[in-house]
Amino acid sequence: MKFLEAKFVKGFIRMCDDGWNQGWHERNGGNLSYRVKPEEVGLVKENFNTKEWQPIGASVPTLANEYFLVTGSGKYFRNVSIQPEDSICMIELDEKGEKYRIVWGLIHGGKPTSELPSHLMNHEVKALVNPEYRVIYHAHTTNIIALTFVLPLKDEVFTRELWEMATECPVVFPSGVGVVGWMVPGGKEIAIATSKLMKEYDLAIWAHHGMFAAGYDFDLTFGLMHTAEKAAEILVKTLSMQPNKLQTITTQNFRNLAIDFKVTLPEKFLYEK
Ligand code: 2HA
Ligand code: ZN
Repeated sequence: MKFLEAKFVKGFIRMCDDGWNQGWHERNGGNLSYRVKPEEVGLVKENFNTKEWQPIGASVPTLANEYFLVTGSGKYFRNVSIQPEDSICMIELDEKGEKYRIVWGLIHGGKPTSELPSHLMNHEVKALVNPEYRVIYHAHTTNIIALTFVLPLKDEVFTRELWEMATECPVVFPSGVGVVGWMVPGGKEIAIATSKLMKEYDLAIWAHHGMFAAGYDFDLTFGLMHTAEKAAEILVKTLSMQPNKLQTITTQNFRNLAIDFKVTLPEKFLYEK
């Protein structure tokens, strides 16, 4: 099968386009990765053109020998759907999970995303929680970023404020949202901080930068990012009208919702204000 005809490749490209259309990927902002299923690797293997091994910059032994579809470093989400072979690549990890090599794409040269350590460490954490997790998505979501300038950088505050902004939020991300204070992007340190949060959450905010989302497939992961960012937009609008809410979703409302929708909402988010 031709590489670009595979369903997982089409889904990946569509998600890049969707993120671009949301305005979350100015210039080369943001990155996406997908842990490819063995049967999907088999479908496209005939197209491989294998390059040299390179260091990952992190160690992910539980992902040894796995394949990932990832956006390219310095590449623009805007171009993914029209020039996929120049904008994204498929990589294979070595038997220790310390090196990668490009097996398809980036035909004019280049490397996988600068956030490869964060992506792979998040994949490792999520795959250990549940092997169904396959997608890690980083986007520069405008309203979430704006809120990191005015809200305390605490998981409890961001989770509760976002939950209050839309009834669906506690159902879509019942475990909550984690927050990382400002850090230098692109390296191992921010990857370690983010992957720690990903043990508990499917969403991690990088202060003054953006957000990471994890999910089983492209729909769920994009939907998660979209839901959290929309809640953030409502909060920005609300705070812009007046600093205090006249009414909101109460802790009792959340408890009732949790029963009917069969979700567990951690007590640490249901504090009295
Ligand atoms: O340019 O978003 O965090 C990609 C990024 C870095
Ligand atoms: Zn970024």
